[in-house]
Amino acid sequence: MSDAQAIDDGVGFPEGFLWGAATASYQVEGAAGEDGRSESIWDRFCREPGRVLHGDTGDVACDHYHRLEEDLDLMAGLGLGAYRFSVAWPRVVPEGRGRVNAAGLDFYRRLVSGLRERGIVPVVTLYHWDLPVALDDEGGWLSRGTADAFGEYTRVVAGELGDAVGKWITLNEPWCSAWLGYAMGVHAPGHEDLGEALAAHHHLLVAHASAVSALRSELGERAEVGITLNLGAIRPASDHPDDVAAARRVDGNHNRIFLDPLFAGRYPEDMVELMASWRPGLTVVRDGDLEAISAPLDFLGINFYSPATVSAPERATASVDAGLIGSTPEAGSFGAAHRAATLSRIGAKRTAMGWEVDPSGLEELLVRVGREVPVPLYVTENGAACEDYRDPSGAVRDTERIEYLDSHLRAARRAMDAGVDLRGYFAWSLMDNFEWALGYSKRFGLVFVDYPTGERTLKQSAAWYREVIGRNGLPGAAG
Ligand code: GCO
Repeated sequence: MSDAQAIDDGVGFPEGFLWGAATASYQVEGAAGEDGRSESIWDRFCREPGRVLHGDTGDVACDHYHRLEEDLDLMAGLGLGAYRFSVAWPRVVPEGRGRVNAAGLDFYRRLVSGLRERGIVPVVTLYHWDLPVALDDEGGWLSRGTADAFGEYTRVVAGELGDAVGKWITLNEPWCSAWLGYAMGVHAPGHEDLGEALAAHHHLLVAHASAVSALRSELGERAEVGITLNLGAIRPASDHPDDVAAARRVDGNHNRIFLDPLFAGRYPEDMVELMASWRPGLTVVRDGDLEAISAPLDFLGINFYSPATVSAPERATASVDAGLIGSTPEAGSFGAAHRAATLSRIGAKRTAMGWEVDPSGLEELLVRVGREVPVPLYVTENGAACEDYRDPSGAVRDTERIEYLDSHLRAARRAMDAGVDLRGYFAWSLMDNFEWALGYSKRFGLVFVDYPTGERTLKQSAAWYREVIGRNGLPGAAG
């Protein structure tokens, strides 16, 4: 095939499309006890026996804190247009509120200026799950005070980094903070109580509102502000009305209880009704909250990995003929509370997380959200965990990851052709890192990290991504 043909078969992106990669503080920084950083709920959670696979912790992680210059050069080498990272609240305001730790802020000042020097736009997430323990001791996200403290902390970061930051993301995946952290117990702080998850959910949105207001008052029109949600492409297992209704409830929990308050200033009535049955009389919503939560944003970030297929619980085991497998949710579980079962496609291609690979889910989600929200979209995370290893020549040939990224970028491009205002894409992740409750067992990086030594090796996907960025589009054939 000639070069010209290869380019013809490729997929171009509009000029100015932002190509990035993402990480999060606790997953990469390490230096957990250094320069005045206090503990976060994840430091504490990791120390509770049985919470994290192999007892792994973020104490050292990728040692990004000490390898900052090397990592900045690595990003420049990839040609990244933007880098999405998060600020560790316990580094900057160790007690959660009040005293500011200059040494902690200094790390982010160096990071942001190092990015600018290399022509990379810093995209800051203010909260990627590492809540200072001092605030958890006062109730964490169950306490409205945490939302106020988040506003104060945001003001500190904005005051310090304001001019250099390109985009601000208030929260990363508040669904995980509230529902994995307080209902399912698999993320810090590890509680299992639906009523608590509801309270946490609302307080996280109040925190988002406090941060938006702090950024606007601190930085005015200069600040580009958004939030990142892990919205779901939720599909009913069949067109049976019970499956459709179950999928609607799961859509309510993953999507509408965020999109409606943020963009329409109300909670969806069917969800209010369902959730009120879990904890009658719970009152955390105050007058004025929804107005503040729906303050205008400049963009919405979407994290997408895999779509979900849902049935009514009693139909979970009846779907095998349709190529689906599932089981009835256990009494008292999150699925049971939503009267829904999550099904899986028999024989589907999967990543090392066990997640189904189906890029049409991304297209579907972008088209739906693009219609519903009045702001530009960014894919702030997308990627795959693979069984990566360095072969005897030292290379990491992660062709599955390349296929995953390529097919999802094609799906994103199709959504743009259908009219979606998608402005950029961030691969998750720049480098292998601490994958929460799964510790270091799952590798998502474009860059391989050898944990015992900290050594970085560009995977084949990194070279592929560099080429994509360079040509502002995808080559004709994956790889
Ligand atoms: C999340 C987070 C990331 C994860 C990634 C892979 O979605 O859970 O934003 O921190 O590491 O999504 O699971």
